[in-house]
Amino acid sequence: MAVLEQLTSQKAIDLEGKYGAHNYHPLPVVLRKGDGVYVWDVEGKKYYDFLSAYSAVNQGHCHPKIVDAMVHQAKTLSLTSRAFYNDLLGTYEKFATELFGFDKLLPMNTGAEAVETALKICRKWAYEVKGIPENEAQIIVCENNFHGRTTTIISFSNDPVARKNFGPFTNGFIKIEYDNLTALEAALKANANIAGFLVEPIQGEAGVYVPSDGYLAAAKALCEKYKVLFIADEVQTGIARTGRLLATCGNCTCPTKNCEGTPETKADILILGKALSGGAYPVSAVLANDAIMNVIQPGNHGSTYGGNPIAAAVAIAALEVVKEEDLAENADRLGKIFRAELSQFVSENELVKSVRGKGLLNAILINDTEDSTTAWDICMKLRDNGLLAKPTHGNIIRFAPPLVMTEAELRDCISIIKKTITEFKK
Ligand code: IF1
Repeated sequence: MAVLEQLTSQKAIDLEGKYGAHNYHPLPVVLRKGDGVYVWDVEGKKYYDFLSAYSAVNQGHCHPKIVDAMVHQAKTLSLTSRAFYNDLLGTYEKFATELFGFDKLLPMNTGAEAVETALKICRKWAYEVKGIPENEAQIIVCENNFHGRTTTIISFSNDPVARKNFGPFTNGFIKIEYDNLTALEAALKANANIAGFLVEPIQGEAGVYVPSDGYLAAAKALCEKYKVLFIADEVQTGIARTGRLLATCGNCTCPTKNCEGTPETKADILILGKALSGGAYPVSAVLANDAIMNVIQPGNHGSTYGGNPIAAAVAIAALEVVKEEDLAENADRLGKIFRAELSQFVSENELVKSVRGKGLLNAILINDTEDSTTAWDICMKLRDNGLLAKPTHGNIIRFAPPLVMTEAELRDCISIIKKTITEFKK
């Protein structure tokens, strides 16, 4: 059929340029196939994927167990809406709440929707449980946050490109410095109407900014002290990416990899997305205990696709893969190798300043200005050498491969990265 003819890379890029909105600036590579840690372009060239669709494909591309679950369910029942029950949603909710250690789950589709959901739950809790006067609730957020792209979420972003000319914005947010407990306590103390504190356990878009040890636990303790909900956006850090099932597992040592028993950093409201489906399907969720989630009653919130049978089947399979293949342990182990090797390289190479991250969510800082094109230019060379990564800002490159990578593959990737940077000429 003519509409689905096999395209060259240039033709595919031209089509998007002419017929698609220009809301992205992709690296010029056109992918056609994926399998595990690899992707192939339309000309057949094979690459290591070091972005994993922004940490959605933690389980690897086209994981057979996830694909089978999706195909089977797609042939059986795809969508009922929540006007009727379906036979998978409850099973999925039981499985996921037990795994993450919460009473209840609210299913949505995208990360931004789940963040919006968490904000609505937090506000309603503030009025109905905490007793804040109506319309006075404030939620504390962090500078340089990234939580998605809806109008309310960009209202508390400080990225000018994400915000400019999209106003008027939603009120009710107070911005403080990330990784700053003094600022958090000052904000909590200054206003009796604080409902929640929304935070990324590691700031992704800001350039994989890992907070100081103990920050999350201390922030959670402050939230408790001031009766404020600790809301963790684990859309990117969750589902084994940082070497634990959740980044807010804190000092979790439990053999079940269950988050129960880690009260130090456990969220009051947990936001998940991306790898909750392993990249097969848009699946997101908000988890909380009854005392919080029960503020949501029929008519307060919902989504046509949220909690659909395909999503439920896919999410169960995707979470089973994480457990069965020990992806958290693998991310932890490989991440340590990656940072050790790259730290050594940083000390020998002028062009890279530092490496940072947790598990397999890492970034290198390039020795150039934020507005330079050096990180982009290096990513183009990495592409030529068979590894796909994306810059965040002009001088930071994020490295986040699928968590199903083997040590041999990781070491191969490390040599590609070192070789590319060593040979790089500005
Ligand atoms: C894009 C970054 C990653 C997220 C957190 C919610 C969402 C995201 C912590 C919204 C989404 C994405 C979306 C992507 C770029 C990206 C990103 F570079 F901006 F920071 F992953 F690193 N909370 N993150 O990271 O989820 O609605 O997209 O499903 O192209 O905007 P979504």
